[in-house]
Amino acid sequence: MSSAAPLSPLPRLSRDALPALPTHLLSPEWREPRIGIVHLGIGNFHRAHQALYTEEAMLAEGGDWGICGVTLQGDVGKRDALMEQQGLYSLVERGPAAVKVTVMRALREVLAMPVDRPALFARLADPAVRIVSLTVTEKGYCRDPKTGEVALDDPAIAHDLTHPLAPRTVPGILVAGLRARRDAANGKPFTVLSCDNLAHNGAALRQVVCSFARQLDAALADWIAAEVPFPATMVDRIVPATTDAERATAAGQLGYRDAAPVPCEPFRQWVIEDRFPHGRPAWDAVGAQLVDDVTPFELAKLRMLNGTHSTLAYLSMLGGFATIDAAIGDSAMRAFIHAMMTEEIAPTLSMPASFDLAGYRDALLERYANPALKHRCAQIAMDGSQKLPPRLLATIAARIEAGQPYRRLALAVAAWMVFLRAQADDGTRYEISDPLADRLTALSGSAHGEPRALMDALLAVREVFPADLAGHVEFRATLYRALQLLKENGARAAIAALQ
Ligand code: CS2
Repeated sequence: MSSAAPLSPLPRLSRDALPALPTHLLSPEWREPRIGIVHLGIGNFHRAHQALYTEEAMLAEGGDWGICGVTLQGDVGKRDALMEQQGLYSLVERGPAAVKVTVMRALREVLAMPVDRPALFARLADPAVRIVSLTVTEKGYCRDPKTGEVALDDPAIAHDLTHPLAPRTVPGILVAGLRARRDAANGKPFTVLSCDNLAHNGAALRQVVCSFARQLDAALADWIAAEVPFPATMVDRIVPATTDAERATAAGQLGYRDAAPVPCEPFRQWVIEDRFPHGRPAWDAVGAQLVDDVTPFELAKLRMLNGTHSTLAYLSMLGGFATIDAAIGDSAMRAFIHAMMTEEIAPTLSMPASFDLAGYRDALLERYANPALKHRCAQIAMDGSQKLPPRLLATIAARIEAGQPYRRLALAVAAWMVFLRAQADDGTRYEISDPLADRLTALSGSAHGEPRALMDALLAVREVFPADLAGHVEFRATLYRALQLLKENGARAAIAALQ
């Protein structure tokens, strides 16, 4: 995020400007709330999703649910850009036919770790903070994929275990905060709310946090296990990275300069497990679904949306489509994704009787086709080693279990493998951004483009492929055929062959 982009001589967006703004959400009852939520991972997604629901919930029913957002990457520039605007920023909703700009006010404070650690610790210790929520992406959880416990071989975790008062990781920060709560006079914890695209995200985070705490203090781990709620959620909204186009749109509509606007699609959905003994904003009053069991919604979203998103991303990086709308605008690609959802993914899901999976699929295809969003395939292609297991491999495992075919899902996995050569079919080069990038690109390089060697090398990466799947004879044969197809004919022909 650049706060210095010389867009125009307009004054900077600030709370003083609010009364003069034409499009903001201010209602007469709005009063500035106290901070009641700490959010780890103050990226675009949170600012377009949970922050908006929270703002609307406060407008509907009040409550002190102002947000303290934390950047974990030490992004002082992002903190300063938002704090110069006293936490204000605009949401630029891009529909196929219209753009809507709204100024958001629920964000009250931004902290950058590790420089602002004392301020963050003060917030975490404050009983007024009743929820700590997270969007830290898959890799932020520092999980050992084999056990689901915290990854003890992760150097950042090793650091936090030896320096528990100076943590850098998410488990380290949460455990330090929870320890302070346990040791405080009234001893009440906060609710920990995962908003990432992980299967069973609440339970997954609970296991990581408890296993981290157990390394330090068994009694603390027992207290967390007994007292701290970790509700599961399914979050959905397509939120691309900010470009100068959003800065220009926001400035044009507001008459003020916003260094930190967020683009997003009009659609949004939030399904939350209703387990908040310490209170929550009235999210249910503003469209969120509070339910007993999030699992079916979470799996449908991970497999239907994120699974096809990753498929589109890898096939597009090879085949030369820069954005999701360009990819889905190709008739063979659209037919391929439609068939993948209908024939291979949907049958793995057990939805409540009232849920219309075909309608869900059609709505997704329409969202992908939104020409105004310009969601870059390269952005979705990042962190494949983390994304593949819940998005594609779990679906393949379910198909194998049911004795059903999965050729298209296998092509998606093959496309990820070939993508690691960092070169499109036409020779254009691109970067690989992944926590395992060095290892994956070295393995890809050592295979010299040979499908068998590439498959053997990458299937041995246990962080991605569980041993039973990697050794499954039929899966290997299907994946090998997909790799051969990509090598011999390229991505576009492979899509056409399997559509
Ligand atoms: C995307 C998601 O970047 C990605 O990997 O698949 O961020 C996706 O846009 C959201 O989950 C939609 O809710």
